[in-house]
Amino acid sequence: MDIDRTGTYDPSLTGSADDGIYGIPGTLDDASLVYIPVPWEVTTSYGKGTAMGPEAIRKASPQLDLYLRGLPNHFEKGFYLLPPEPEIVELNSLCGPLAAAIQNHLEQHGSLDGNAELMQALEDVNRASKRVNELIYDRCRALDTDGKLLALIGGDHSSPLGQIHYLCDRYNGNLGLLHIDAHHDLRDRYQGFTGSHASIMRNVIALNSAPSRLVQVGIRDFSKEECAYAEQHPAIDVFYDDDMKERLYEGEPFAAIADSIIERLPEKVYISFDIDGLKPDLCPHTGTPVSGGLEFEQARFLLKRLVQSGRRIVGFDLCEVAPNPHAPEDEWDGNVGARLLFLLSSWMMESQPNA
Ligand SMILES: [Mn+2]
Repeated sequence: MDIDRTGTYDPSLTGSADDGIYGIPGTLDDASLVYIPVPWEVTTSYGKGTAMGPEAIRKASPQLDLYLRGLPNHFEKGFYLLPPEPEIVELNSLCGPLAAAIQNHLEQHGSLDGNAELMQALEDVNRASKRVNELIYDRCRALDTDGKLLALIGGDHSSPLGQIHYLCDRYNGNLGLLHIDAHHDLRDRYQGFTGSHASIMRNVIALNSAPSRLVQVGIRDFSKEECAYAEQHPAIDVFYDDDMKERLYEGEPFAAIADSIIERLPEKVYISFDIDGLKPDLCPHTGTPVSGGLEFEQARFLLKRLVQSGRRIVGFDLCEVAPNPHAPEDEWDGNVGARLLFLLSSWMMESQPNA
């Protein structure tokens, strides 16, 4: 299959997902931007299926027309999806049942009651989480050394910790994290799991090279403790969904809200995007859907405005996309995920100094 890379992209030339993500053939060597898939969802607490997120996005991705008004065809510089790391796939299937047994026991009894088998299972799950982070960290270092831009597709929201850790180390914490999510993800050891999806930002803030700012957007489902933690932490800014909506209802333009978000961020920005930050009709099968949330267009506008402000996106992740478990032919979650992934990728490329 041949793609016209010189002129206007002809979407009729788009191939199948087996040719490559978005139906575009390419190689790792030729790619500017590399997607690391992380099919990992051991500690999810409500709906399951985010481990199938990368595959759902890949399958739906050839559906996109790749022309974006106002942007060059950045995909022509190569967007390449790696195969999943076999060890992560194996750890996910080994640890899923262990974590489920712990969660079931906690639901019935409130604690592990010193149950030796479950205490061991908890230790195993926590060790596996750590291992996943190390694998991703090393993979990121190798790709970065080769000059690739880094993007990660979860998995649940614990998936990107290794990548965030790597980039925080690389920039000595001299970056801001824009976190779009329905949830704070600031829980301390949720259900005993040190690597819980609900603790990712607590773990990020605890890094030695923690980002200088954590700006959370779309937040609307949380505990009192998380709220208090965010409030007292000098590096954290929160744009709660209800506050943003009230500002809109009182007549403030969304552009002003977007700018107030962006001005909290330093020049280098990492984006951690939980798909449930969007309205649930855009991600109906995600693990923890919450009513309210951002419109797709608001997210797109925020992204555009961020890059137009002169900030540079140094990496991103897209997490918690999950396909419809009851209807394999339903590609809606993957379709929205692929569209968002393509936008994030294109704007990240656009934000590079040499773009
Ligand atoms: Mn979330």
